[in-house]
Amino acid sequence: MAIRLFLVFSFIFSGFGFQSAVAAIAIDNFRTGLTPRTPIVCNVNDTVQPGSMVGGIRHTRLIVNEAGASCSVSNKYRQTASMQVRPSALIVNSDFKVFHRLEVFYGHDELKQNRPLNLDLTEGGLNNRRIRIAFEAMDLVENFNIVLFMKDGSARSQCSINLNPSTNPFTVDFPLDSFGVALGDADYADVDYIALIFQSGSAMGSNDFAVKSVTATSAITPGVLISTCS
Ligand SMILES: [Ca+2]
Ligand SMILES: [Ca+2]
Repeated sequence: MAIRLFLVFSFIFSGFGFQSAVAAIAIDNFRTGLTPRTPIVCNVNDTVQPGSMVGGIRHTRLIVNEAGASCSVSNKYRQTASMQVRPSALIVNSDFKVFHRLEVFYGHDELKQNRPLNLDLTEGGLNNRRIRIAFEAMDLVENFNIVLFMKDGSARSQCSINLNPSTNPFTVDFPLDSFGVALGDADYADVDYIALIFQSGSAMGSNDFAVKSVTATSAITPGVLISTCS
C-alpha cells in the first residue's frame, strides 16, 4: 500500500557555511479533513476525517467528562466541549468546569480499524527526528501524550508532558530518542499507529487550545521548545 507522505525540505546552515537538505515528514497540517464544531455534554464524539494527513484518515475521539449517570455530578451545569478542524487548525473549546480528553489517531481506516502506516520516522536509520507540534495558543495547562505503536502494535513508546499555557503561538519538539519504551523494542523505521492524546490539566478543566501542525523533523529551529518527555 502506498503511503501518502508529504515531504517538505528545510535547509540548515552549518557554522562553516555548508547547506544541506533535511527532509521532514508532514503528519498533519489540518488543511484537509475539516470537520464542524459539534459541542457535546458528557459524551463521546467519535469521527473520522479523510484527507491528506499521513495514512489518509484522521480518527478523533473527543470525550467529555464521564458518560453516564456520574455526569450529573461532574458536569452538573450541563456545559459543553467541542472539537473542530478548520483550515488550518484543530481547535478544542471546553466550557466552565468541563474536562476533555481528545484522542487523535493516524493509522486507522474509515471504519476506525487498524490500517498500519508502515511509516519510517528514522533518518537513514538514525532516531534523530523529533515530533514537532505547532500550537496557536493554549489558555490553561494541558496534559499531552504522544504514543507511537510499532511493528503492528507489538512495540510501543510514548512521551507524556504537561504543556504550559501560552497566549502566543509556540512549537514544541519531542525527540524520538527521549521517548520512553513501554512495550517491546522501539523500531521507529516501522511506525504503524500514532496517537496524540490531549487532556485537561487544569484543576477546573475549561481548557481551550488550537494545534496548527504535526511534523517529524531533525531540523533544529531557533525558538522551538524541546521537551524531554518527562
Ligand atoms: Ca508495519
Ligand atoms: Ca474554556
